[in-house]
Amino acid sequence: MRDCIFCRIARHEADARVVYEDDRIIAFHDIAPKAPTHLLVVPKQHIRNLADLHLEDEGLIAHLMLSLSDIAHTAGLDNGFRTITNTGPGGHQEVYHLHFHILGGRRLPAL
Ligand code: D5M
Repeated sequence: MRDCIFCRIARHEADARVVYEDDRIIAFHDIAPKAPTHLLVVPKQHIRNLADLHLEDEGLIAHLMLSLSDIAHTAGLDNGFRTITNTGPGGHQEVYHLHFHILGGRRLPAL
């Protein structure tokens, strides 16, 4: 997707504070942090959200999910973290490129 901001970050056409990257995913600091550490973990492939996932994305999503803990650990979140993904208007999704928030760095309130 040419104009998608997370696609542009994945292609290094837009600036971001990248903390991890491989051939399938990229992780960077959220521009408007809601916790002392607030990262976004994003598949490089453009997928709108969880409702837009297909069986053929299984390997990519497994890879992303299995990477979250290592990315959080590398960011210093040794005491735990919260992972959130917003889906659609009802979930208050703002950027329509699948992403998982990693929040931590302080004890978060109960949901
Ligand atoms: O939230 C989308 C999140 O993406 C929100 O926390 C801001 C963040 N964001 C938006 N643009 C950027 C850029 N350019 N860099 C870093 N972070 C960004 P959601 O409601 O889950 O869609």
